[in-house]
Amino acid sequence: MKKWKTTALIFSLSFLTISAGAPQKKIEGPKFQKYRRINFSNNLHDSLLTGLQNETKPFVSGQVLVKFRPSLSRYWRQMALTAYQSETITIIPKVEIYHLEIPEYTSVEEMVYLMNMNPFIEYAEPNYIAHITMTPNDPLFNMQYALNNTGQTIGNVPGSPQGKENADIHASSGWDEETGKDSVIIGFVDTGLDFDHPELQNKYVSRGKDFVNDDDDATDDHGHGTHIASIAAAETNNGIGIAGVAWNCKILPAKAIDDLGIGTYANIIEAIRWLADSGAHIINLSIGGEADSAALEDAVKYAYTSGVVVVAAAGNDSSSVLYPAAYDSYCLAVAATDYNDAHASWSNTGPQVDIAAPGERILGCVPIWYPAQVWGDFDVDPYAYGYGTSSSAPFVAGLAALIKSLKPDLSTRDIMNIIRYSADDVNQDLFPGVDDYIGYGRINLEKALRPIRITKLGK
Ligand SMILES: [Ca+2]
Ligand SMILES: [Ca+2]
Ligand SMILES: [Ca+2]
Ligand SMILES: [Ca+2]
Repeated sequence: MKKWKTTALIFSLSFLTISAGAPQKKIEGPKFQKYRRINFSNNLHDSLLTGLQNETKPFVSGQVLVKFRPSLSRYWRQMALTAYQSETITIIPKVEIYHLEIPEYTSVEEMVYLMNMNPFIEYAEPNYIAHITMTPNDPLFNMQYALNNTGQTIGNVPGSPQGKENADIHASSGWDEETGKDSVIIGFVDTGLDFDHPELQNKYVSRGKDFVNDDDDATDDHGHGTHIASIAAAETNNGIGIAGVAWNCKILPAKAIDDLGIGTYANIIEAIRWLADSGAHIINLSIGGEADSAALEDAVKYAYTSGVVVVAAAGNDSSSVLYPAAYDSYCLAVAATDYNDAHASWSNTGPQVDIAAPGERILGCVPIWYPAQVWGDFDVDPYAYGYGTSSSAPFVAGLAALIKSLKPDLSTRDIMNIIRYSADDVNQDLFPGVDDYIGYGRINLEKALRPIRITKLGK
């Protein structure tokens, strides 16, 4: 039995020297014809390695990580490595993983493939490169201080204000944990959606429902709804435009607000009910009214008890929290912070405020037909800045969708509490703890999605 193992091992190794075009040092030993018949050297790269050649999974060239089967002695492991003409950089203790340097004349892809053919190797894989944070390739990402604030200038015209480093929702580090599942749906009660926008055209579940015009096409004739939906879930890492919070989650629009930005409670109630019954896991309400309404509260309660996380804007007129945001038992009321993590002066206050998210100069999509924005010499059409707790709420809706993606079995209440308790109390100098301005604080994706963080200790 031992002889079989060793000969088989050496044979599968000898093959490498042939296919890789190494100096022809023939290794003797193999007697097993079933191995001999396999011809790996032809079209290997073309046919077999595409899975590895993925630019989203970079790895160190010239290195591989290998784990041998425990039954193989150290002596035979060393023999194998010699045959593969690979040198051990280190053996990682306890896990017994060999970190290897491979010969120059072969590729990581080829070596990994060949080593994985060897029955005495449990696995071989590239030495992949990890990142501290996920930075999407969307070119306007550097203008989205709310996602990643580096202290950049917020805007591209003279006199634009300056941001403050880390006054953001810590999106990049949160995305390390979760970028969203396409099975998770965010519903929007708003003015509709531009279904033709390049950042949204692949993101909607259906054309939704229009309760203003009473049809099955929630096309946006105002612009607000498109902007709001894009903050939560614009197509991300697609090389154009902006990044959304929930990269891969889906959008379902319910139009309850007309082309002038006005909607009746009846239409809003119908829209909430329809979204809850149509598979939405999250409902974003970047809308509000001054009137308390038992019917509106019932609609929000219906969504909540149906298992939907409801997120609503607190309002923008320096007064008390609007409805439906004020329905404390059933939804998260969202206040606005700015690019310095300060409470926006116009953002409504009250004990119902749960959390805050940036709401000043928030870049988002606008419908293609929307009048082009004047941005100095920088063309960002069809994108524009938005202001208000309307813009804050979809950051929270996006976070709720990421939590739902990561842990689909959590209750609505649990998701709401994770969002609350993971927030940063960014005004603790003035108002320590929960307060009427920003509630628990400005949301933090990293803490919400990675509740237990293991920090590597120094020596
Ligand atoms: Ca319509
Ligand atoms: Ca994009
Ligand atoms: Ca509340
Ligand atoms: Ca506080």
